[in-house]
Amino acid sequence: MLIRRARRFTSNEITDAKLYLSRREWMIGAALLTLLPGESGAATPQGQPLGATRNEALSLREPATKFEAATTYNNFYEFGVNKDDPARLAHTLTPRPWTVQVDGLVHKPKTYDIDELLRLSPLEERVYALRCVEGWSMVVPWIGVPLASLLRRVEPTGQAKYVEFTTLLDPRQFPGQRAGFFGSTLDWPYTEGLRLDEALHPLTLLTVGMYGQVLPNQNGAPIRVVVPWKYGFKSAKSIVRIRLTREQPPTAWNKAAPQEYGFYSNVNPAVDHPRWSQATERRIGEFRRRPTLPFNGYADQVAHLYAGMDLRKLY
Ligand SMILES: Nc1nc2c(c(=O)[nH]1)N[C@H]1C(S)=C(S)[C@@H](COP(=O)(O)O)O[C@H]1N2
Ligand SMILES: [Mo]
Repeated sequence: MLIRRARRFTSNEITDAKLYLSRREWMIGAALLTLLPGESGAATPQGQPLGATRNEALSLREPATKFEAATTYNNFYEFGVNKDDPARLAHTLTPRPWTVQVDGLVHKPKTYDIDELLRLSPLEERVYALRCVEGWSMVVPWIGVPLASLLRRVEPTGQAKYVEFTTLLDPRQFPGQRAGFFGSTLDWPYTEGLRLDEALHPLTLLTVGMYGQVLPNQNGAPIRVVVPWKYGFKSAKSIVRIRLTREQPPTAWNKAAPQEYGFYSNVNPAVDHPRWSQATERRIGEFRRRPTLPFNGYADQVAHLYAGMDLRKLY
């Protein structure tokens, strides 16, 4: 790529540019940016600021985990099983150019360029709790758009009941996917899934940034989902395909250990993992453990999705 990618203007920069350019120069510049979609707007490298409006109604009132911790204590098995492997090794992931194939039981299947996905609807900031099934948690200000805004665009057919997410398969970029990699445990590519009504829930966020910046590679660049009422592994990173299906899709962790990781995997302090309790959690940066809340604190918004289901069962 010979042309250096311009980064998205924040609203301040737009005002500044308007101040120092004549209106005509400004219009020409803006038109050029529109003509070069791959080179404009969202084609922002890691670490670049990403403007978004905070959705206060859907944001926690708690302080965010330190950026330093949220970007160095990660689960991303494609880079290895240690918490610091992703931060050390994720420079090998190339998040541009990137496309996401959206297909399956939809009327309008389409392969979207990442920059098109960023323009689907205005970027929102949502401060969510993230609870890992391992018993730790963080508070992260994510940036993204509701997954529903993408799903509605492709028009699911009446037969669509589930949504499957697939992470990139590329052993050149992901050392953990290479044959014989020490500690490799999963059947690549990583896949995850949601029921369609879960995927359409307003809390389910198609995520492209965090802490006011473009999503760091170790957090799943350039695009991931975040499903805050479920254990963290449901929130698949570096997604290349979103497929609507009639049957419940197999998922990477469920295939690896079905007795430990169910399809639903809603955060539930009353159901222990076979090897540890889920009653409490360690909030990264805090000393004492705190109680884990049903649905990770989002029960009011999501419990109705599971009316009539036995939440003690793993499914
Ligand atoms: N592709 C992929 N997605 C993944 C994982 C993974 O190993 N590979 N780990 C999951 C787990 S267990 C958690 S807790 C979250 C962690 O997200 P974070 O590193 O951004 O906090 O990502 C989830 N998504
Ligand atoms: Mo996790």
